[in-house]
Amino acid sequence: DDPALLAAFQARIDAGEKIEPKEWMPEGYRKTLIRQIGQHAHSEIVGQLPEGNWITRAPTLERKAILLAKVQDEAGHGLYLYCAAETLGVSRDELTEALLSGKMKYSSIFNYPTLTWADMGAVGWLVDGAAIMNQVPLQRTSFGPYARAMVRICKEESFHQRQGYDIMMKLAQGTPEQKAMAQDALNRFWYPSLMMFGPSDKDSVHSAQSMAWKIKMNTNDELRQKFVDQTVPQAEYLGLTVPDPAVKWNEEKGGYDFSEPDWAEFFEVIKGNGPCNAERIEARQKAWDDGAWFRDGLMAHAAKQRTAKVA
Ligand code: FAQ
Repeated sequence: DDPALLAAFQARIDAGEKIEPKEWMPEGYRKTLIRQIGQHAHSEIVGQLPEGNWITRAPTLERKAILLAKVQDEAGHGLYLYCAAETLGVSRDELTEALLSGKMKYSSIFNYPTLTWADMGAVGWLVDGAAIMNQVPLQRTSFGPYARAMVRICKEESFHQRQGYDIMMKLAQGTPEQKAMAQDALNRFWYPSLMMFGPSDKDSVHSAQSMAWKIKMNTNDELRQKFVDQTVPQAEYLGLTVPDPAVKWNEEKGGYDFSEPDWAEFFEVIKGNGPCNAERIEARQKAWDDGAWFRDGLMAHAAKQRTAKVA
């Protein structure tokens, strides 16, 4: 890239201007955005699976209607984000193929199983809680379509987080068995939720450049700390215990001390070796294969329209 163009581009970013799809941008900026927005979209789509698992088994009609609405929102977020990625010159088919071949990732969190109804509470409370912590600052990200997508998505995520906390509250105030179920879900989802923010800053390969371009607004560790600070008092309010004996308020730093997740486990999960990776990709592959007739139908119809116009 021409150094003068690069400098002018960086000056726009530094001045807080939004970059729009048809404007000049460095190839690296475009590639980083396609990677991040694409992976974000894949996460929303794959993220429907652990909760979809419980729609038919929700304990009441009301809970079922709420969960169904939440999962539908996730589908909407995914499609919305694929559209934002498409403005950068990549097609949805290409993104899907990259997901299915393992070239592109999706959030590590969705490779853990949802074993009990309490997991619906933990996912809403912790997973959506972590997602919001990451996505609220992204409303100010430098790429216009991504920033605008985040505004609507964050509104819906905050409803998702509250519905999860409400499930946890009901269980925590329920029978001893229900409270134990809520505690078990917190035990299993705590560290995987901390992993959602990505590796520690010293191992985060993309952070420095992404922050200079305002594609990311905070480092992984900054957001993880904010998440812990927000979540520990919420666990206390529920009467549940965060499964980390090192969690302790640190007056000096004005935040909680806590233990790092097992990073070896994290790297295994993102390499494809988590508990549910194979199952998740199989489900997406099946959906892709089952939809082939429909995509073919649309193409055939479009071709027919084109010939009709020429004639
Ligand atoms: N999982 O250099 P960094 C949701 C990869 S919310 C898998 O730090 P970066 C809502 C990373 O891609 C979840 N892979 O990377 C919902 C890179 O590999 P690559 C989605 C991860 O990009 C709730 C490598 O490690 N949210 O779905 C993870 O600067 C409930 C090095 O890492 C977003 O995507 C991980 N946790 O920072 C739905 C938010 N962490 O690409 C349903 C937007 C790192 O070179 C139910 N994304 N990696 O092959 C971001 O903010 C960033 O991309 C980070 C990672 C923070 C995720």
